[in-house]
Amino acid sequence: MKILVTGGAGFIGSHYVRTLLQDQYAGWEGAHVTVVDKLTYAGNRESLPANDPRLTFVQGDILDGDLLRQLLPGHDAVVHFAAESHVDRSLESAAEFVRTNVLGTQSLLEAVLASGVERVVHVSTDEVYGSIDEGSWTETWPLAPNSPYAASKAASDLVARSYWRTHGIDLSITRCSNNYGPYQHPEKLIPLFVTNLLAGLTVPLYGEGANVREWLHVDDHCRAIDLVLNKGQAGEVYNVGGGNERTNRAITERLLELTGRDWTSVRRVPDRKAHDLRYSLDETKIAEQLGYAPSVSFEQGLADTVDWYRKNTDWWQHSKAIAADRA
Ligand code: NAD
Ligand code: TDX
Repeated sequence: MKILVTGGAGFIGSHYVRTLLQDQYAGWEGAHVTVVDKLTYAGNRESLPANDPRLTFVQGDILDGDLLRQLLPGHDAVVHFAAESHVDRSLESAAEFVRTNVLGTQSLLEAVLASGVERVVHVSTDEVYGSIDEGSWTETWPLAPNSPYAASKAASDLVARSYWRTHGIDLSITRCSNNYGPYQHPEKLIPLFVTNLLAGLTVPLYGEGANVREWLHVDDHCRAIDLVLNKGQAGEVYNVGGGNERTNRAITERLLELTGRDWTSVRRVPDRKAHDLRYSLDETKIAEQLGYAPSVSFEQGLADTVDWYRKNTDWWQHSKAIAADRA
């Protein structure tokens, strides 16, 4: 078995690849993995095993159709993680988001079509639905993205859907809530706050800190992707939620406790533009149809994540330095 993973040097993609290479996904034991990753500021080769004989790492852009057509033949499936993923960066400059997330997805699917790969999972996000004050989104909710990041992901979902409908590619889409866990780039809320607090710095809380996100451990997200890959239906969308809704203030409070700091370490800064108030997914479909249930408790998962950052300063200092160099 052979699987090609785009964006496999990023946070979620690398977790998926490491877990697959540890033979933790039934049916994929012994599989060979090809990672295609451009190694933008967000990609880190050190998030993947250095010398695993079952891993082939290719530094490349998903917009490079020739490269993809060369690599894809012989693979049984593609899991597509590659994206520009940080909302704040998309507010400053959106072109790269449209390029990678929209055109990149189209380029990848064109190459999939040409090479006859049989199965694709397109990894998307809850942010495509916009913001919801009460209740939870089902998969049939209208798309109403608010940031250029979310808009580019929504567009990529529609491109993906069209390649299923038009060309019959066996493709499913996942829409997951906010992930946390090890190897997440220290630009996102939890790793930014943890690494700053561990380094004795302050942390920037946007606005009132009243915005609500639904948190899921990256391991649960990747297990859901594996389920969808194996059992998901073509042309279908699957929400993947965590059920752990927290305000940013509540997350900050817990991170202060876990790092032994207090509210004097928190800076109140102006709010993010068009800041989505609340995300909440209804995950009945994946639970009932594919048997998915998250397994990592938020309290334990968050404490373990803080421990991981405490013990892996080399990894995140490297990432912070790369981000600063290329920003
Ligand atoms: P990330 O930013 O950590 O990783 C993205 C990876 O894609 C990096 O390794 C980067 O080098 C690579 N990449 C970027 N542009 C590329 C290109 N043109 N060609 C090839 N590789 C390229 O992102 P992440 O948090 O791991 O997210 C992975 C996917 O999951 C994204 O599609 C994102 O939209 C989605 N998602 C993320 C979350 C979350 O909370 N992080 C939640 C739901 C969905
Ligand atoms: O410094 C900060 N201060 C702050 O208050 C940062 C970076 C964030 N925040 C707030 C903004 C959000 O309400 O914390 C919340 C989480 O922010 P991010 O970590 O940037 O995540 P979010 O914008 O919710 O998007 C994430 O979840 C969905 C991922 O980055 C996306 O890739 C994914 O699709």
